[in-house]
Amino acid sequence: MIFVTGGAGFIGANFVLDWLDLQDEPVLTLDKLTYAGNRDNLASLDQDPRHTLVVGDIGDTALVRALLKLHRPRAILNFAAESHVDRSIYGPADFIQTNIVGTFHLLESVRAYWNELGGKERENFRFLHVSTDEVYGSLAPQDPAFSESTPYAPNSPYSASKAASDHLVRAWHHTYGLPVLTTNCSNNYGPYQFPEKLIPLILHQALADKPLPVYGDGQNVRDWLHVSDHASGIRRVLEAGRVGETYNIGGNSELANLTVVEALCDALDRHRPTAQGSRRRLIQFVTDRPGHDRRYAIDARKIRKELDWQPAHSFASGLEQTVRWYLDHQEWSERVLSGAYRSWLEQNYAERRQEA
Ligand code: NAD
Ligand code: TDX
Repeated sequence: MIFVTGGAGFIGANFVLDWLDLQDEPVLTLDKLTYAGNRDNLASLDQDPRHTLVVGDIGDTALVRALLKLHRPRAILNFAAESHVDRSIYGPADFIQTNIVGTFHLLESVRAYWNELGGKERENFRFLHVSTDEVYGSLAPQDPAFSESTPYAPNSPYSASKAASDHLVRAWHHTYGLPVLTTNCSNNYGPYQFPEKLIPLILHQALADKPLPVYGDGQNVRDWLHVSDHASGIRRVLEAGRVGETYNIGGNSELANLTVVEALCDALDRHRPTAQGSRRRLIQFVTDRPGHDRRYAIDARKIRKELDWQPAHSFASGLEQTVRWYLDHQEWSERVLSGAYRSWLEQNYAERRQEA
């Protein structure tokens, strides 16, 4: 059995669904079901005896220790986090609590469990920590992409909290010998992504014929990777990664935000043409994100060479699949957009539009 934290969120859910599509090894999911975690994402596993969902916090030591004792997983994969940069700017407290304090408690629970294992169980055990390229900071246009030896230089409360968690994971390996692996991945897109992140937000807005907010000049660059390619990278690292190592995972797909938003408009126009013409007319430049990192790019040579991993999707094919998924699952977006979320979104963009 593997133990997945944050498995009801975007990447965690895709990982769990792919895992159980490919093999029968059971999965125990622990998720706090914050606004970003949705039972809906794992609803197809409701009757599946290979999957168990427990609602709880990674920082709840009593719960996590009891689960570990009962289920005896061979690996823990830590996806649980507060993950949205804009939210971290307006309210960093939850990010410090879950990403730093929560990871600390999780590491301590896992260390106690691992210390009690013996023989092969102890030798084969892994703690895989899922992290981000944002810990490396921001690149200028001519800079080389982030490699595993790029110094950490986080710029947002979110990335600082993720950087702190990466350091804790590293220290638990060097100090206590915990067999850890860390992955640092670029921007993901795909099914079940909460519509606060760029791609699902733009799709949601455009389908409602509402303004499409592009921060600043729209020339900030992100390196996009389809979520199922991230999941396959994580599986490879879990299977064959060297203990104590970090692996960058990226799609070699650098694009300016404006280019992504235009591609989304064009894809929707093809699938759902409107009488008003191109959806590009909805693009609205709004006040920039404070401290907005200019460019991210991942050098994924290490995972490619060492673990023979590469993405299966091009950005074009991945985006097409993603657009179709959101078109076929509009009721999913409506359901996850609760009243509380809707007011955050409206307030955020009302303020930005006023300032712009
Ligand atoms: P998400 O916000 O969609 O999901 C996070 C999940 O964690 C949710 O289900 C939430 O309920 C759960 N959670 C939050 N706090 C918790 C707690 N204290 N205890 C238990 N569960 C808790 O995030 P995501 O986009 O799926 O990201 C997953 C991981 O991957 C995060 O660690 C993130 O930093 C990392 N990451 C994300 C991206 C990206 O592009 N989205 C890229 C690289 C790395
Ligand atoms: O409305 C928007 N308009 C806009 O121009 C939003 C929501 C975003 N943007 C810009 C900001 C970024 O340059 O688009 C880019 C992507 O924004 P997000 O989707 O918020 O992602 P980002 O800030 O790049 O962080 C994401 O990738 C790395 C994830 O949210 C992180 O969890 C992950 O670690």
